[in-house]
Amino acid sequence: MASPKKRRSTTKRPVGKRGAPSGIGNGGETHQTADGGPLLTTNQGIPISDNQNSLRVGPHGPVLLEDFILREKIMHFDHERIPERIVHARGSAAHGYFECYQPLAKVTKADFLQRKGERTPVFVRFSTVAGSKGSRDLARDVRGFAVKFYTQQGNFDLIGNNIPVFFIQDAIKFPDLIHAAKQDPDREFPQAQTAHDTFWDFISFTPESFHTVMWIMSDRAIPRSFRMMEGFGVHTFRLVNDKGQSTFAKFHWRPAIGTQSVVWDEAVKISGADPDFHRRDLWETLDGGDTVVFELGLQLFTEEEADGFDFDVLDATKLIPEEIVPLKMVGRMVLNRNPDNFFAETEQVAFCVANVVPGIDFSNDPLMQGRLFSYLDTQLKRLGGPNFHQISINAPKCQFANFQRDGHMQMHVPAGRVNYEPNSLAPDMQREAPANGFRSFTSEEAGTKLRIRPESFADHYSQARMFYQSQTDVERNHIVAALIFELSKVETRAIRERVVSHLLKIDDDLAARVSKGLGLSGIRPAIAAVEPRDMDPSAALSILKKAAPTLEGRCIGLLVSDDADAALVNGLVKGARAAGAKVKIVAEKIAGAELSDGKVLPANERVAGAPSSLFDAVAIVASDKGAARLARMGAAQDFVRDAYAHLKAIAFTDNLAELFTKSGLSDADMDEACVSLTKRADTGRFIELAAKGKLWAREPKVRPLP
Ligand code: HDE
Repeated sequence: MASPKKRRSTTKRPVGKRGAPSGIGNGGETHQTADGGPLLTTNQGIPISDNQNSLRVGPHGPVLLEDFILREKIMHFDHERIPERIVHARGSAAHGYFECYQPLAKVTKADFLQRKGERTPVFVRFSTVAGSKGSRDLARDVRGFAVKFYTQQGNFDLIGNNIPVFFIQDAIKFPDLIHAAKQDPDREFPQAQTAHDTFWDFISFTPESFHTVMWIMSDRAIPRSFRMMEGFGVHTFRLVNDKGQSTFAKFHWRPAIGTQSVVWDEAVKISGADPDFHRRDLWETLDGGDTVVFELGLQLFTEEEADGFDFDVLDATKLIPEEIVPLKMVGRMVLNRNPDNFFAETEQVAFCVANVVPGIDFSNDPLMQGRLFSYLDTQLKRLGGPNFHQISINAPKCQFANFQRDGHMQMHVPAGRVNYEPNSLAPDMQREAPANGFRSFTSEEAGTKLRIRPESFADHYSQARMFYQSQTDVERNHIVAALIFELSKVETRAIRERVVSHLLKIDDDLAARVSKGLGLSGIRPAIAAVEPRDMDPSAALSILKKAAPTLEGRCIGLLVSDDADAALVNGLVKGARAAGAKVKIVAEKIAGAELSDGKVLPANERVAGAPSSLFDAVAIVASDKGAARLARMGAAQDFVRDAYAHLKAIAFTDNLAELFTKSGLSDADMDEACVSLTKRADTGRFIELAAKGKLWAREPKVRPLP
């Protein structure tokens, strides 16, 4: 017998304002359900009467090929995926605007930088590099930071990373770098990590990578949030003014709420607890009505100044210390809206280094030159043809018109017989604009045709050393620990040794500590093309030297038991929110906790599903009975143990001694960031301590220094 048909009404199905296909509702009364709601149709607009059962011969008979509704639906489903990006496959995006602080006409004629306060719409995609689309957010990796500015003179794409330098100097090495970093081809693992032989094998033969290697071994590669990382255009760009004069520029994004990272153990645990930690964080921030703000800074310098630097500004493995060329803040970017549809926008967005507007131009950086080819090329494969610029997320928001025609998925219907230029038959159609159209900067270029790397690119270690020596002791410890971790996953001893031979050129102490951690000795330094020199340390390269206390945009986890003191809980929530933090309530049951005043405080999470690694600081408020229950719960013990190990501020009611003991913590472990909530003022003290961030002084107690 045929199963009874479950008739689901389509009338109550919410159809989002932007989500509704444009044809819906246009067909008059016959194109509505009986009570006037939008109708489910095929892609040809044929009304569908039954979306639950395919067409068959009798209740047990074969399904008919004739069933065009079934065939269309399955066919479309079969083709839902497009190739994921070869790098930066996993990403998250947001809409917003860029606001110019002051006219920049002196250095650039870029239209969107001419008027104070002018807003230009943007779409930003943050990403990891090595992992597949379904990998985890907290992988140790570079983060992509790609911004599409929809200016009135066309789209400008600033496709940067959260690290200001890159692994290689010449685009021809990129496929090898990426092959080595991604999963091994014979086994398709490890996923989203560099801790394997092939990556370090390649790196050990690529001394130019070592500056960027220092950055990815640092906490920069495990950011706390997309909202809390810096962004860099990496290459030297040219800005060009209306007199045709050029100024070199490096682009920097600075997060308004500060740069912050997690510690490695935290990253590992977040990966298990919430692989979408960064995506969720961005999405929830915008969904909750908050904004994400980054300032845009420029390092501006002339060609003559560039000639005076000790490094080549066309070499993407080098940065320009801010102490030499300070940042000029020129505007801010405000992200304020989540995409409506992940596939249509985040997945289909096509960034391209070649998308520049009049007033912005390229430099001869050989890495940048290779990228000029790669991005357009990859979109043809990924998005299936030359008309991907017509997909709404990619289309310019200004008028655009030319005589390019046809091709896969042409969505425009250009009228008339003229599809060429020059012409006399269509005098009103689009024409070139010699005065304000894009003109490449007129640089003098001459030379012999060669495959060669300039000598000025040959110093591979000085800036790696500068980076390492610019870090605080805590940050240096993390770099050492990360190198030991990664290289301990490398099975081939000779690779480990070769890597250490490069570290010996960077910093003796670094090399000695890593060698010790790997049990290696007697390694000889690599032979350097150019001997490294000491540069002045740059405080701007350290996250911790720049960190200012704040709870803005952070999240406090409040673990609450039934019958917990309502006044205390409410005071903590109020104090945290007043300091700009979000609060997530973690309870024994997802229904929430019934507090001492008899009111139920709804929970965001259940304790077994919300480890403390998901929060910036934690507070635990329990009744006596609740405290006894928590003490017996493994998840609650881990909550405390990890909060302590991840150097977080912890506030707690004084009935939780048993839980702390079971978590392995004694009175002797209680330090300044452990706050017993005995008097009213303790809440304020906890909030202040939480704003200071991690208690680094605790670290040697929980992790032996590498
Ligand atoms: Fe990319 N890169 N890249 N890259 N890159 C891509 O383009 C490439 C480089 C960066 O959110 C691909 O559309 C080459 C540096 C970001 O959609 C591809 C070289 C920097 C994104 C590509 C580099 C980046 C990409 C893959 C060496 C920082 C994600 C999919 C010459 C300045 C954009 C795609 C998004 C994506 C090529 C090096 C940043 C294959 C050949 C340096 C943020 O075209």
